[in-house]
Amino acid sequence: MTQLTMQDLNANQIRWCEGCGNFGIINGVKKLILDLELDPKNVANISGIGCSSRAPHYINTYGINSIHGRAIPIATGLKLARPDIDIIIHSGDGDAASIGGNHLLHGVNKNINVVFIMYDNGLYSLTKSQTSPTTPRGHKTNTSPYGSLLDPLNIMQLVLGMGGSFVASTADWMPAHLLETLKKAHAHKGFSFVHVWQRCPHFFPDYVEHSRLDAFSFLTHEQGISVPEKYQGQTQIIDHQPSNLGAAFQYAHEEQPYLGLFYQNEAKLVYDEQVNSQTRDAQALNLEDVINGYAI
Ligand SMILES: Cc1ncc(C[n+]2csc(CCOP(=O)(O)OP(=O)(O)O)c2C)c(N)n1
Ligand code: SF4
Ligand SMILES: [Mg+2]
Repeated sequence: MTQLTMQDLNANQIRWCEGCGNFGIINGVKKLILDLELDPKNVANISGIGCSSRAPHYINTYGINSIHGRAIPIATGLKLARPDIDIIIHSGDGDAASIGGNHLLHGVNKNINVVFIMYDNGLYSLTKSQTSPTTPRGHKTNTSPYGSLLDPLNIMQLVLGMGGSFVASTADWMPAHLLETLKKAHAHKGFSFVHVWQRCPHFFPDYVEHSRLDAFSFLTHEQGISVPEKYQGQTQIIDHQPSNLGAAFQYAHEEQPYLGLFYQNEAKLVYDEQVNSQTRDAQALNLEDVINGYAI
């Protein structure tokens, strides 16, 4: 394979608004493919529906822009049939945590070997501003014209609680941190949940404080994700061992948002590996003996 460039990974004309955080996220995905020298023919970007879910159109690999909230079952089918394919799922906060919440639960629980990126812009943007599970209380949208009544769902705690084997958070405006997070997620065998704070300048410009250096704290560790130089000495940085689930919950619970690798459990069983090994064992059996086993 000849050396790929970013240019080679560009696909259709991008229709996101100027300044949208989604650009930074897909650039991170493209860099991941280049740096790890992945063959685009062996990569599938899969999504549901949303602004963020248009990502597969813009990355020159195989891809499916599927049904709202259903990227995980589609990715599961593909992974079972073709375990050699690298799968990256792109899902918005609505796609992942509203309509797709049930699939997220089972994707995390089954620990399918995929990278799952949740683009969190705090609302439904494709449909022009409706309240999502991560919308902050009091924020006005078309479906909550007097302000959202609920505190936002704590997605990090939720995924930790569902038994997530890799749980990390990063931000669209921090390219080095984002890329390192994606590399760790890709290297992890199992369901790698990557939460990304994402700017939506069109519908919710105040959702994330991206200009203040101390707006986010960092969790770091030699087995975790390093802190970009720009933020060192400017904000709170905590040494956190990613195997410490209790501490991960505690950081996810704090009001101050943290970026970094919250939790990693490399020992959790991977569903697609188990299914494939069971299938191989079953194929070795004598079919007639199996059928005769049901004789009454
Ligand atoms: C079954 C179904 N219900 C509702 C919709 C309408 N719809 C399209 S995208 C979307 C929400 C998108 O929000 P999010 O997942 O946060 O992605 P964003 O656009 O913010 O990136 C909704 C409700 C749909 N396409 N299909
Ligand atoms: S509406 Fe928001 S999320 Fe959608 S493309 Fe525009 S800036 Fe991005
Ligand atoms: Mg959204």
